[in-house]
Amino acid sequence: MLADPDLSVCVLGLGYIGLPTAAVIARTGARVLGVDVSETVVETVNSGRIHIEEVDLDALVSGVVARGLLSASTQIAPAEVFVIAVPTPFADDHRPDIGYVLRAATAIATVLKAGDTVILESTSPVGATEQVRDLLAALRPDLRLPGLGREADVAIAYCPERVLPGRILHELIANDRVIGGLTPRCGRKALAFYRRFVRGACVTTTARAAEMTKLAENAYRDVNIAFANELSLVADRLGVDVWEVIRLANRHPRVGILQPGPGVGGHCIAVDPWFLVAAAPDDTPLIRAAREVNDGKVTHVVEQASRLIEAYPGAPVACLGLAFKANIDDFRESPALAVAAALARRFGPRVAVVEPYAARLPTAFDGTGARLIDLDAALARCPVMVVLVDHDLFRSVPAEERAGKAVLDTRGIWPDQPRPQPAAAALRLAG
Ligand code: SAJ
Repeated sequence: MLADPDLSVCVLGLGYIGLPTAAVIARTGARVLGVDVSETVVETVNSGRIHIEEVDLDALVSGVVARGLLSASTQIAPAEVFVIAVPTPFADDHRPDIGYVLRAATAIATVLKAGDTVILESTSPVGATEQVRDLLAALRPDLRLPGLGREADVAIAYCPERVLPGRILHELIANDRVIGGLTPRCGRKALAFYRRFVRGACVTTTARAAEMTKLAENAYRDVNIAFANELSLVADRLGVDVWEVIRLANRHPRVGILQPGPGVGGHCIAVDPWFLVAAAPDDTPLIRAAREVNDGKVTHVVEQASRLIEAYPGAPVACLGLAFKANIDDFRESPALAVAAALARRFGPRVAVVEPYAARLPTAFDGTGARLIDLDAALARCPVMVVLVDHDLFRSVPAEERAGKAVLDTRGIWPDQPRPQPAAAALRLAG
């Protein structure tokens, strides 16, 4: 790997992607400034601590902060490389909102100089990198920007992050990267930067192809999860165990069905496919349907769980998990949270929530009377359980400890659990 200790890098956005990226770059010996709008995040990082849960990130951040390689600020400063890692949410009509990206570019414009490189990593609609360039061109008419038919003073590229929460530090280094330069020269400059810390292959292309590649990856996963979720609806109707069907089907050499669940969450797979739909609404019936199937699974699970809960009048109910997936503390767009909150609104104080990654219940539970309890208390007190997240902690509960419980297992973590027979069990409870 190249080691230019004098390289200065500014990472805008210190969230789930920006902070690990900043720390990994700092570990190469570069001086990294992380910029975030949150004073709390800035103070936390400057004290060598982290505000998110990610395997091994705490030790890495405290190390690079102690060595003076990583610091944080709410104010941007001059650097040679700028990495934009801010959120790109969608608006109410599912159209992408790149406001944060453009605000980051506006800040960069105040310190940009000839020779610098600007890299956009945020998942973005196709054309966003050109919009960043056009904004910089408008704000800095003294600089020649790339792709406008003349030699450029700065390089601009799009390089999507592709890391999986829970494996971020490993995947930041091991995964292949797609680097889309606004011009081939921009691509080469960005490539030299990623070569500092990426061991996977770095493939260069155009910015537009790189932008669409990222959206295609997440839409691909969404469509495949939707297939699994749709199968689970069919299996429920037919009284068949969907997990067994998938296990058996996946023994076919050319079949690899994903896992059904309570829906699809997180700030990527549940969001990004809409960017493709927004770009070509008439050409994306499949991608849109997948989104609708996955969102619809939440409603289906709420109804399924409600039927089970109603079959055990008065019995305490434990909802296991709020995170959007296993072993992380990220609750963004979480179907588990949506299901548990809907059940809490419907069944009030009968509902308890177990979430090892939460210190208190999110505001969605305010006024419902639902409480946060630990797993042991739930096992001791709740005859009805709704498994919403496949945290290792929940998986580890042996069959004896859940014997006799009525369980709706939306993640298939307890295959040996007998399926609930609500009518018979209600009689038992009543007797
Ligand atoms: N899920 C299922 N069944 C499955 C797999 C996932 O229901 O078989 C659910 C999860 O429980 C979760 C959601 O899908 O609610 C998304 O989880 P995930 O693990 O599939 O993906 P993310 O959102 O954590 O990360 C994805 C990754 N993209 C792909 O795998 C194509 C990651 O590589 C991206 O970097 C990330 O999106 C991103 O930031 O875009």
